[in-house]
Amino acid sequence: PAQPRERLRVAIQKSGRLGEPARELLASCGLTWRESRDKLFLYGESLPVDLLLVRDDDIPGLIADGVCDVGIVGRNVLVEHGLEREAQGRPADLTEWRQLGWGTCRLDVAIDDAEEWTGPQQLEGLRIATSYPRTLGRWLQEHSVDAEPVVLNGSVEIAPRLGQADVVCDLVSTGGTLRANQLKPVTTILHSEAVIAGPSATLDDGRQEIADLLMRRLDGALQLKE
Ligand code: PRT
Ligand code: ZN
Repeated sequence: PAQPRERLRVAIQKSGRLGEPARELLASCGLTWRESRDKLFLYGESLPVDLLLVRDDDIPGLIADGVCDVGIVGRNVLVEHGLEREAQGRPADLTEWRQLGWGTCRLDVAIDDAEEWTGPQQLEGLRIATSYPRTLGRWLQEHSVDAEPVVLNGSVEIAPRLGQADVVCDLVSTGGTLRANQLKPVTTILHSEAVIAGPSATLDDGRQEIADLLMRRLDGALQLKE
């Protein structure tokens, strides 16, 4: 079990696409901080809220293990975590507390841009390169398609050219990366944006009150932006 903590701990991306906007959002909630020497933590000065700077992929697990209380992460990462837990026969533990409206992208299936798209059945028997095998697997099942996910943790879009896969299922924002690799998006399996991920259950040791305060400020900050 996690050690008792009186301060709220928020996991955010250390760098990458969501790190800077996450810090800006928390700053707009009135949070100020000082950096730990190892640059792992940002210690809150104005509120009992500390930030932990990590890889985005680690955020759901850190919350699930009670190391952090909430996190700012893409829905794509959160959904994959939930489906992975489900596959292990464990109950869903995390939910979206808030949708943030930025960091938007789609998880799309993309095929050779010279091919015609006739529908999900076209993927039957194909190898599909992806970093999101559970999310893809659910979609394939919903469409009664039997295909083979090939799990890659980066450079998914080059897999067809390398002969590792026939098609890809990857995150898309502008579509430029797909185009540069002679691929075209043909169907969307998840619409994503940055979200506040938190446990379904109430937090202990007074941290729920801190979380509620932070969420109230966040709602104010999000409303101001509209
Ligand atoms: O180091 P760490 O593991 O923390 O970072 P990361 O490299 O795994 O993640 P990062 O920073 O690239 O993305 C963090 C989150 O941003 C993702 O989980 C998504 O929720 C969100 N996001 C939004 C995106 C994109 N847009 C996006 N375009 N994540 C990745 N991409 C990729 C896309 O797959 C493509 O390869 O960016 C490339 C360019 O996209 P196009 O379509 O604009 O060419
Ligand atoms: Zn990552």
